[in-house]
Amino acid sequence: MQRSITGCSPPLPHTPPQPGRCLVMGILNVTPDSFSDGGRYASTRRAIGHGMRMARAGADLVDVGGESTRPGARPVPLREELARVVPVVRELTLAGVRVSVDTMHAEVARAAAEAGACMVNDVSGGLADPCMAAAVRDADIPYVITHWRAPSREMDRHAVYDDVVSEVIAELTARVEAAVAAGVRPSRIILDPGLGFAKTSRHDWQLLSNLGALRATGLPFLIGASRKRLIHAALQAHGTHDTEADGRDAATAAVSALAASEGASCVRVHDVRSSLHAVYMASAWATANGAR
Ligand code: PMM
Repeated sequence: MQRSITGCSPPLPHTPPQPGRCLVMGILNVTPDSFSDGGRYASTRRAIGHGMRMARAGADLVDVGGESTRPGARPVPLREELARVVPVVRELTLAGVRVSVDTMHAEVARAAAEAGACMVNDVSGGLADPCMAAAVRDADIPYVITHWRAPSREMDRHAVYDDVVSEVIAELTARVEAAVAAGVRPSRIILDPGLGFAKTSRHDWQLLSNLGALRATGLPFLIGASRKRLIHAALQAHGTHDTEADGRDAATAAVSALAASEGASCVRVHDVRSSLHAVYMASAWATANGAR
């Protein structure tokens, strides 16, 4: 059973939808260097076009980010990130699309919320910018707290765990406590195990196969597996030597269905249609099971 992500009081579209199933968030990287779609939507015009296409394909939310988090990526100056993200958030919101902002920076989160974003997706869980929690508190919108240990350029060095599941939960819990202490309402918080962030594919699969531990926190959770190394690794283990990231969408959709049936409240994906259909199947499965 999915926990709903609670929206904020202003009228639509400034609130996440609550369709009673796992939400599908479409990825919109307004960056020249993201790992699978870097450069494709780097101009404002192209980014808005792709955001609109994902909304027409049924995306519940479009996640707009202006800074790549691929392993080894360099930080982007704040001014540049604002210039990439804010016009896209504004235009999509004006067109009736629900938008979340993928940023580690409080100033970008504030500007995006003012431009209409209805969710802040912070892959650093508040660790990169000590002012983030206050920005989210003031905006009073849902806040994705992702498990993170270090900036992209050095995160692979931090992929060391004795027990990845319990350590990720403990570190996420500490971030939740920090956010709540800064005034963020607990009902606004969504957890994310941060697949690929300071984790090997083996760690990612251990986390995915233990989603009950995330469920047990009682908070909604989001899964971002789309086209990542863990998908490539699992395909390779079965002799499928797929090298192109956009050849991983069927496998991503399978993970979306499994995550939804394990209680994920949202999946963050590049290909909206395949994951939306996957989530519909998980929902039909659960409904039929409940009706027995
Ligand atoms: N992964 C990326 C970027 N943002 N946000 C959340 N909440 N969870 C993720 O796993 C996540 C994210 C990196 O992947 P991308 O380059 O495909 O956007």
